[in-house]
Amino acid sequence: MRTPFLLVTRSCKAIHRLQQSAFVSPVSALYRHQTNSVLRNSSTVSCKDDRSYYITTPIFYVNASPHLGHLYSAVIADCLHRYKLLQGFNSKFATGTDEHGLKIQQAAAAAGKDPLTFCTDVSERFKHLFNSCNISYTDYIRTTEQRHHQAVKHFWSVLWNKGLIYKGSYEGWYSTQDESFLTALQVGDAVDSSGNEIKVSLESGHKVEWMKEENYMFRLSAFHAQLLDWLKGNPQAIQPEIFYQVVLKWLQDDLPDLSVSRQRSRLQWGIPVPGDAEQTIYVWLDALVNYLTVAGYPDIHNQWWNVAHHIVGKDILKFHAVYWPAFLLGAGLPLPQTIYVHSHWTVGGKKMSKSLGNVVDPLERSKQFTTDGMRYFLLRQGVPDSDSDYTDDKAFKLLNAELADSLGGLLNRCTAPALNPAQVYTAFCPQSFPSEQGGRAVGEDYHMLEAVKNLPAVVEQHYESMHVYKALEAISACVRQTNGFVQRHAPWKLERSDITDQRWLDTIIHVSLECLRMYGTLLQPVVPEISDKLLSRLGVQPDERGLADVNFLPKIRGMDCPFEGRVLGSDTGVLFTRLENLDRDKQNPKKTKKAKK
Ligand code: ME8
Repeated sequence: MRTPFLLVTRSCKAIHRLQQSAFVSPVSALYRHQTNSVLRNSSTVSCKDDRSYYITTPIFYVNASPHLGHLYSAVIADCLHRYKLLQGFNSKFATGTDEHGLKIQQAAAAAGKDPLTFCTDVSERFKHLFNSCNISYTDYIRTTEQRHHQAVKHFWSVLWNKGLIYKGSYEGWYSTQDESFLTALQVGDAVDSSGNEIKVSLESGHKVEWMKEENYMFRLSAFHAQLLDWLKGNPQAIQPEIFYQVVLKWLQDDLPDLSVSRQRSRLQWGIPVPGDAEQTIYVWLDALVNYLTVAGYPDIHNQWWNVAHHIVGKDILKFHAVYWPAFLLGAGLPLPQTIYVHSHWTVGGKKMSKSLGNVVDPLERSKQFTTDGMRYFLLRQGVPDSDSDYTDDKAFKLLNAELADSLGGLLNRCTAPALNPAQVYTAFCPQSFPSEQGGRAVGEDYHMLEAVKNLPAVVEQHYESMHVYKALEAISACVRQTNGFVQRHAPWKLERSDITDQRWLDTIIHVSLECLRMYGTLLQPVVPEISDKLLSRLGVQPDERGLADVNFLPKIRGMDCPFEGRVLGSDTGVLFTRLENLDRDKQNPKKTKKAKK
């Protein structure tokens, strides 16, 4: 007997049932997290709302314009946020800009602008990029805002009152570019572009300078054991696994106390240390607190702070997986539920840099590929565990193959007036396609239905672990299978005057439209505009697009399909217009393919 198709209605019960399918449910994951000792021992009273979710991106430095990597972090976070909304969660999504520190102070001076004007200009550029790319943040934070100053000062005072900050003197290496203190082991020799011998950070390659000054130190060393306990008790806290292992390895070494202020005489552009106007709070302590500021800290913040998830690039892992949890433990606050870490985009195999002239402007590319095209490419090709290399050619090929030809082609076939003259969601005939074999459908067709039926659970598992590319791979494989199904049965060859042929033709289209409805629903977090176009063409109303509405192919289980017989949406426009790679096509004119009808 074939396994019965998952029945999903729009009720909460049904959402739970969907989550209880083969894969880990986000709700149970939340429960597991809450019981860990770190959270139990924290002083904040937990009043966690299981239907709340809070996701953040790093806040980006405003010393330079946004590039592809920044958009990538934002697109991942946006995808997870939209996915949670589809699951029925109340989701908060924060992004923004990191505006204090020596690096920004120097960049503003070099631009001949006062720091705040300079920060506002660049922050607006980030905001413009994110708005243009449909990044649906619910809060855009700037560290120069009053609410943030208050949060940072309060946070500092809590640590101070607990005796976790003391006045000391720091002597060692400092990288302004990374705004980071380094030990001798983290520094190596190099030669700069003028041939001078310099010291650089081994991790980032950025120049470091020797620094000696009086400042405040945080008792990081006191949290060594607790950090290890937290990680050992929560192997899912840092994902993917490869980065969890990196952090565990760091924690095998000593954890020296951390300098958390700079002399005001050197750094004016920052938040003054409460009670000491001669010192400025270290920019990383300032910046990390942004996540709390958005959650409402120091006022009521539990609803969001108990369900916080951070997306970060691998370059800032130590700040998020060592310093930040230690600060939070010190302040008696719960730790983030997950730190999702992604690797980097390179261009031509090299790190993007102004001097190499290989920085990819995401705004310009998203005009070329469309916003959804850009989002799809980043999420389909970006692999969190290892670096991904960007080329325009890859983007053209991928988008043409998967969005224009495969998905767009499938929609065209099922809605073409030649096959679907009435322009309706055609009827399903159970005799032609019975739940068990025996009609006109063949074994491969049942395999396809099985794959599509299982898709929500597969996609959930991959979205939940930030492996969006695997979710897209699975959807793309199903789209190919559905195209294969149509191709195999060649509905255009059927004899319309024959009633059984006509019923079979309608059934082929009905099944394909059901598959498309599934793909459109699951793709909403990745390509919101294309999904909207697709679902609108199928006649699926905005309130029928949640994950709980999917209820795939109910007719095969003898149940009603609310879509059957509906008139299709009137927008017959192309789902995704084939892209012409002008540069490549100029070089290989014979290889240029005409857009498929
Ligand atoms: O570090 N590929 O800001 P930042 C992928 N303000 N992602 C990349 C990337 C690349 N090549 N380059 C950058 C900061 N990113 C601090 C953060 S958070 C409290 C403070 C992304 O402007 C990635 O997410 O240098 C990386 O971690 C972040 O941008 C660094 O941005």
